[in-house]
Amino acid sequence: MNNVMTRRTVSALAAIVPLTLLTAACGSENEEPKSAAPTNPTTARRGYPLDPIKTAMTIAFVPKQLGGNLYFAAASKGGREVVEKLGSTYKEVGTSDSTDTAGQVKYINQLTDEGVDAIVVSAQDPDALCGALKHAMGKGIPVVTYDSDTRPECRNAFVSPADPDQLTFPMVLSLAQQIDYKGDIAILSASESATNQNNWIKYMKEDLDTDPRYSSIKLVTVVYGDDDSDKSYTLTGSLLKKYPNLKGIIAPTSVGITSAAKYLSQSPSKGKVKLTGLGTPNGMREYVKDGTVESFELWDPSELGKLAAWTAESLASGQITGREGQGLRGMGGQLFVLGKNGVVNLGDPTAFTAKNINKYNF
Ligand code: RAM
Repeated sequence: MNNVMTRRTVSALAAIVPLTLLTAACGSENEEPKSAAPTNPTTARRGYPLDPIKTAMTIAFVPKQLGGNLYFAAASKGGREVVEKLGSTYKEVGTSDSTDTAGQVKYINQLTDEGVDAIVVSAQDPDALCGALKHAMGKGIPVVTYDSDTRPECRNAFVSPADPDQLTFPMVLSLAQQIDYKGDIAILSASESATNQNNWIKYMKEDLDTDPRYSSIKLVTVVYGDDDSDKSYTLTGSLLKKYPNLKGIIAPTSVGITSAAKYLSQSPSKGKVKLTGLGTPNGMREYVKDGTVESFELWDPSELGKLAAWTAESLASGQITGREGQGLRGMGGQLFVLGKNGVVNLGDPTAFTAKNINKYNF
C-alpha cells in the first residue's frame, strides 16, 4: 500500500514539476524555454516525460452542441483562453444538434486527417465515437473527453465537472425539500445517449430508491428534450398534462432547465410545480427572480473548458500520459490529480439562489 502511494506521489511530482516550469515559461512571451525542446513532436505525443517545450500546437474542441447553448459557449471561452495563453491555436468544430452522433464522428475523423495535436470532446454517446477516437489515438493524437465521457479506453483522460454523487445528491435533496418529501416527480434530460446525463440519472434513481427519506416520492418518468429549447419546452407542457399531480421536475441540462422554467413561469403551475437541476445563472436569472425556481446548481463551465484545454496541452506535450496518480496544475496553480481511469474532477458545484445569482455572469 505504502509502495503504491509512494509511486503515485513520485509520479505526480514528476508531472507537476515540468508543468510548473511550463507555466513559468509561458509567463513572458519572448522568454525561451529553460531546457531544450524535443526535436520530434511525435515522441512528445507518445507521452514520454519530456522537458518543458515551447507550445505551438493546435488543440481542437468538439463540444456536444454548438450554437445557442450557453454552457458550451462558456466552456469554449475558457478552453480558448488557455490554449491561446500557451501560444497554441484553438480550433472548434461540432454539430448544433446534440443527437447528431454521426456528425461528431465525422468531425473527429476530419481532425485526425488534419493532424491536430489534441482532440477535446464532449461525447454525445459513450460508444459511438470510440472507433474514430481510437483511430486518432493510434495516430498519436491524445484525446481528452470533458463534460460527457466515452468508454475509458476510447480516450486518454476525462475532465469531469464533479463527482457524480456530489452533483446529484444536492439536486434530489433540494427538490425533495421543496415538495415536502412526497409526490410525483419527473426528470427532463437532454439526449437519450448522453453519457453524463445517463450517469447522473442512474445516481438520482439510486438515491431515490435507497434513501428512506424519499420513500413517498415517486419518479414517474424520464423524458428527453435533446438540449433543444422548443422540444424541452413542449415536453414540459406534456408532462404537466399527463401527470396532473406532478410536484416537481429535475432537469440536469442547461437547455432543459431554462426551457422548463420558461414554460412554468407562464403557466398556472408557476411556483406549484417545483423545478431544479443544472443551469447557467445567465439562462436562469429571470426565473429565479420571478419565483419560478428556488435553486439550481452548476460548476463554472469556463473553468471546465480551461482544465480540459490544460489537460490536452499536458498530454500533447508529453507532460502526462493519463495514468492514475499523475498531477497537473491548473492555470491558477491549483493541483489536480488524475484518478482511476484517467478521470480528473473539477470540483464541487455551486448552488444558485436569489441570494447569490447576481454574483455570477455565465
Ligand atoms: C447541457 C448539456 C451538458 C450538461 C449541461 C449541464 O448543456 O447536456 O452536457 O453538462 O447541460
